[in-house]
Amino acid sequence: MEITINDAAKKISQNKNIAIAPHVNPDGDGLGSTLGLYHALVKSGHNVKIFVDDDIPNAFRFLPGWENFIRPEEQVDGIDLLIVLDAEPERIGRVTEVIKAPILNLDHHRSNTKTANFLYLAPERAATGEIIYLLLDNMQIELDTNIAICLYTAIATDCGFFKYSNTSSFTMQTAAKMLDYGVEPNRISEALEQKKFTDVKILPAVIDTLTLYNDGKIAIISVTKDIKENCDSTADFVEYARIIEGVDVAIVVKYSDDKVTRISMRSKYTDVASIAEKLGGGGHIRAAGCTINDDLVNARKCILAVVEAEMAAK
Ligand SMILES: [Mn+2]
Repeated sequence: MEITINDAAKKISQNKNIAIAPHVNPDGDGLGSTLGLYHALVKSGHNVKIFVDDDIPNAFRFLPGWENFIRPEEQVDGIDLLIVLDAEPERIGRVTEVIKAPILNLDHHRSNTKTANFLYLAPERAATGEIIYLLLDNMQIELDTNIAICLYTAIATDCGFFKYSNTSSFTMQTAAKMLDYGVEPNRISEALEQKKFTDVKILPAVIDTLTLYNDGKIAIISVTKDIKENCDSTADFVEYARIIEGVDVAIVVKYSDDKVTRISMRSKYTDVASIAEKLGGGGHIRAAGCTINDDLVNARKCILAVVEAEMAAK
């Protein structure tokens, strides 16, 4: 059932033993909002465990407290409340199998499946980090440098460092407040921008797959098995498609295994969330993704056909 942020704050205050988990394939918002809430709840006397059913990308290992994340293999008893952040409970992997507690879900994805026991959903927020800021304000928990670093990272990464259309006045004002608690934006950008040597050297192979379709309105990049195995992070490849003049929808088609291909999309005009939803995925209007159970070549044809059809219908 959907609740207010007030109710969410009360639910948390009433429970001593809390687990928090972001989605698998964790990003800056998932990890930053989980850690920001973790530091705040520990400070206010809760027993808190943080779970993630995935590896933490190296890029985010500057976040204070990241080493406290545990895998769902670890048996933890006596949790009163499981807080799921930045996605619906179906997307936190095996954590829901291990933690049998009522679920409080805080999210900003309009594709949220609304299956949690208690849900605060705010699609107008650029990041779950903004929701955590509002929650802590409501709970009257004073911020500190650690919390601020985590929330700033959550907010800044989800709005492309204040470049995407989801950037609101509230987004910037909240980020600005984090600076008052000691956040150095240059340090966070430097940590996130740095790349492995291999990830820069692989770029010619990545760019070689870049092709335009539909009068240059669609750009697709393939991350083949070979590319994937020879680089550390594929997260920024979509940018090379997105920044091309005239491109509306930028797509990265990424090898997962021989019959599973992951798709991520960015757009300037087309609603890519509804395209992703048609294929069983989700996301935001300007940034969304899905998985296609086929090999990379077929998945690339499939997503192109679906996006072309969607653009033709408009
Ligand atoms: Mn998010």
